Amino acid sequence: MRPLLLLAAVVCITVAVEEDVFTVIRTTPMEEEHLQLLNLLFKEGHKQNLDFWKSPTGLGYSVDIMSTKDKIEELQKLFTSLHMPNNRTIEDVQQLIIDREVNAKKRQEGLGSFAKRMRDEGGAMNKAKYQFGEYHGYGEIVRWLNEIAQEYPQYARVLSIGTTFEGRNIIAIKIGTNTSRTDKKVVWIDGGIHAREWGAIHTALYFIEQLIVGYENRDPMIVSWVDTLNFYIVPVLNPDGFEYTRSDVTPMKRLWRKNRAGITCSKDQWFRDRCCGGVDLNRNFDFHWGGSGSSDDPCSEIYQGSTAFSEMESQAVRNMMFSSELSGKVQAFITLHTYSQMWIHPFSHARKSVPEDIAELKSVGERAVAALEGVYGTKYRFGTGADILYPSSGGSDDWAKAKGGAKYVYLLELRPGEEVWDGFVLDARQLIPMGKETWEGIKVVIGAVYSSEQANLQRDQITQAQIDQRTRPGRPTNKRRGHTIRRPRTRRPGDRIRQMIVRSGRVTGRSEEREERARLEGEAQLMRGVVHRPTHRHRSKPIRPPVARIVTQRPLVDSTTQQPPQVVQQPQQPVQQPRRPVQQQQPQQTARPVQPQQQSFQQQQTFQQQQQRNFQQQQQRFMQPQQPQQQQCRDTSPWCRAWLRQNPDVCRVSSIYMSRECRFTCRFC
Ligand SMILES: *[C@@H]1O[C@H](CO)[C@@H](O)[C@H](O)[C@H]1NC(C)=O
Ligand SMILES: CC(=O)N[C@H]1CO[C@H](CO)[C@@H](O)[C@@H]1O
Ligand SMILES: [Zn+2]
Repeated sequence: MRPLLLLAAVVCITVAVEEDVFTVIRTTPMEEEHLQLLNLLFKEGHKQNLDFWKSPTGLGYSVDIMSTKDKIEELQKLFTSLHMPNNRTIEDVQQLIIDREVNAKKRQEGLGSFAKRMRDEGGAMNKAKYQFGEYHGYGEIVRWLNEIAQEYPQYARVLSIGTTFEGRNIIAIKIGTNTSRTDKKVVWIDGGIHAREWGAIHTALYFIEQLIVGYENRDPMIVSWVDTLNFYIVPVLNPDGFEYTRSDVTPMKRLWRKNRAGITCSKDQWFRDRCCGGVDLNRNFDFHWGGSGSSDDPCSEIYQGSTAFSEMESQAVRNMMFSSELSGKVQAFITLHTYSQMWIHPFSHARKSVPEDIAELKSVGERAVAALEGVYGTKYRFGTGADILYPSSGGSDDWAKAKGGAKYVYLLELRPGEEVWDGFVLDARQLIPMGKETWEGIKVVIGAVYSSEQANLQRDQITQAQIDQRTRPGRPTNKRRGHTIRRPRTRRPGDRIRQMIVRSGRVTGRSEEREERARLEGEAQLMRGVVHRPTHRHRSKPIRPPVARIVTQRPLVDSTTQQPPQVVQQPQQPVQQPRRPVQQQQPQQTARPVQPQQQSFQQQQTFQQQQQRNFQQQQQRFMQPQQPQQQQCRDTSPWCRAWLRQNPDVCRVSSIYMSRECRFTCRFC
């Protein structure tokens, strides 16, 4: 009899899991204490099944958390008791998914399509058809890209940059006149590195459509861009994850973020499947890998992977960026995410840390934001991820700048922003407006790349003419940019700067550029406390010699909270503490570049331990305000109630679980 009963209980409970209602709560930290609590929840919350849609960033900025309804109810009580403003913004996430993504699609099938609307706008069409303003699967996306390449082989080509854990090809489209040419400067755009961010994928596809349609309509600007530059667009960088999010409407699947490698499942005490694994690809790149804002817990949403570049998808990006086709030519690297409406420039691994050419990234980025906002008035924040979002290490954007040799590197967090509450389950009606406005911003970046390339080409022509004049008449003159041209002249004081400029992928060398550079250097001197080369240069040789200097205003501070780490009275760790202040006062960090990182690592360890303790304390304080001795009847978990109800034997069979998990539940054994 007993096995049958148990089985019944298991079935019952499994059904209940699938019917778990997921709710999203939004809260806004108003005091430092609130922010601390949220940061602790963010760091440890996956153990409580909390999924942060929008992470804590600062006082006054809202945070969105999804979890099961009962957890959210608990959280809401907690937030309210701490006077943190809060709302439950989505009562039933699955219902919203069905409304937005299943029913909406049915409704739309009856309506005239976007294709018709585009035709009404006049002009040539893309002969390859894709239904914009809706969500489609990876197969449909790849079909469309292939069709483009078939229709427009003279300037579009499809390539696979690698395969995924589940064996899918990671498809990129190369757009550039004469697709055989590999000598042009490169604009890289990717979307969908995070599986659930469907809006980012749609936006990347929208850019492709703009390039094709613009070229077909002989838009002079687009034509000159496609003729002069090579675009590599990877609309779905994480196709395994993307397809997984499309496989079901349950929030647990639809809102999957990572890739699908190394998933292991086990039954928890309630016989529910608990699956962990998958790597946050945007924590898996080799720049400050494993630092703040990433996790070594495979169950975490921000799991960094076993090593830097452990994942096939991030390897694919690295291999492509280091291929002879792209290496040293990537002038723009744009990676699309949702959501929060932020235009982010490097570096995001630590606060107050920027590349040395920040003035250029800032000026282009700010113009881009202005152009974007000019379309519908959508507001974007601009800054480094660490400063306006939260520090996160091992991101593809930081890596592209510091090690991939890319020039204009931006991570975009697209719609929606603060005032819209539907987060990742974005109303499909926002997709085309989002594409339009973002394209206006991207055009500014491409424009900047294009004009510096123009200047470059002109200068090269002049230089080449000079060389031709000075050298023997019969000498072949077919050297192109990218080949070393030895100029017959003596060294001048500016030469060192010129070499640095060229090495760091800058595309200028004229005297006014040198002056500009000197001015920027001066500004940077004023801004920064420290300039140091990335420490990796001293540890292991990168495959290519990209150069990006990092400017920090202060020694690195690990900060999932905004406080500097406090020295805690901590008898177990006495060795590490006294050294830190001494190091901070040392002026020549450039000469000893390994130390800041060591120091930061130590800080981090201490800090993490401290956070762990804080979290436990705070959890005790916040989550269980009542004393255990009081043994008050509190229905903490519906699971406990269900278990008791379903399984009369449970107190005898599972007394250990029960006493650990359910001791505050009414009618406890
Ligand atoms: C395309 O570029 C390749 C390599 O640069 C060159 O050999 C070929 O002649 C070009 N084709 C056309 C049509 O210009
Ligand atoms: C989206 C939403 O429901 N917002 C509400 C959150 O709560 C405040 C006050 O508690 C309301 O003013 C908002 O309308
Ligand atoms: Zn993302």
